[in-house]
Amino acid sequence: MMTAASGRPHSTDCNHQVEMLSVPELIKKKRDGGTLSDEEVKAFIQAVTTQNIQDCQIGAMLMAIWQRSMVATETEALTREMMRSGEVMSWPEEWAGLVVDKHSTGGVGDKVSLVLAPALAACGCKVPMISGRGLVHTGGTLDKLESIPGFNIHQPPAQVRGILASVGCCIMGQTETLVPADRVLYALRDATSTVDSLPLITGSIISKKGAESLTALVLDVKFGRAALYKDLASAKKLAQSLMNAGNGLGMRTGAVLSRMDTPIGRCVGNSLEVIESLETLKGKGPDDLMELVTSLGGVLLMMIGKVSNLSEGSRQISEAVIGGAALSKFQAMMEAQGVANETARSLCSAHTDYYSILRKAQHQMELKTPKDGRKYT
Ligand code: IUR
Repeated sequence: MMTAASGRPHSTDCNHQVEMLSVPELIKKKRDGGTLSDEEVKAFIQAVTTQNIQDCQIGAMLMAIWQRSMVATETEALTREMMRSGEVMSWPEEWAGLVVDKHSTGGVGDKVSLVLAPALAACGCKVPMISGRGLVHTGGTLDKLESIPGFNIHQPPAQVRGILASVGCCIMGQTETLVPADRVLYALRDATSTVDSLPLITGSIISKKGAESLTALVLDVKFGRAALYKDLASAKKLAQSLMNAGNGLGMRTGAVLSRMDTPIGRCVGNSLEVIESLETLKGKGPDDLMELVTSLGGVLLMMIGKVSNLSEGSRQISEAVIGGAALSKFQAMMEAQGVANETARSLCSAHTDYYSILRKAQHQMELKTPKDGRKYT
């Protein structure tokens, strides 16, 4: 039990009489290449969550982890304890086996979530999709959705349950109560140049997905010029680490490795990506986006046992998009998340003047192209 920021904590376990290390001793153990036990990782994360530790001590531990990395059991313990640092969502029993989500390590023009969430809902899944803001040069799903007037990404848990019951998918931001340890660690990782550490990335991503209490999770791990990891070998290592941690939490976790050398689809930018997503949901999407949506969705349908193979899973996702069922789900999700019925209906109708409805960028600059392009009308 951690009792003070730098004092010697005492074990309360009478059978084992394990002497728990103090925070400086924990840092020293990691710094010198030792392997932290489950109890030691737990003590560190509890100290972070209860603020019973100094920022400089957290920073030192982050740097020790960055330099020494972690073995699989440490990463699993880190992920589990981070997940338990806050609220863990719970779902009605009748949804057992149906709750799924996707995580992408970030891509330019990556609007997969906007198409995949409603497509999965149309296939009978429950999708409590917690998304993020833009990070470095990649846009965020929340920023994109907020270009739709009225779309509310802040949804309390009871509301989320209601939306999942009636629609099947809800795309929202992280709440204050979900994985609070990640908020502290992420800010200090940024300040200490320790963001790019495999166990720290794994703990951060998978703890938040674990807190969604998913049956299955699919990871879209990017590699290439515009990705977090440039080469296939390091992307595979990341995918393996994320899968180990996800499966360790009891979520069926699979991964797709995809190239990130050129933007996905033809549009980059918040409202432009909403337009391209709506066009895709109307059956007129670009092939690369459809391929990603159907592959990731197909993997999820296979992992929850709705289909027996990947090609059948991909076919069902494709049918949900091409046949319009996913578009109806997207319209219902917009309405459930605060968009006026008239606006949602208009955005989903066959002939829409998107540009008169969606929010525009505050700062605009004209760039001349020597070649003709295309404009969605
Ligand atoms: N997204 C996260 O949720 N956590 C991370 O550490 C990174 C991206 I990098």
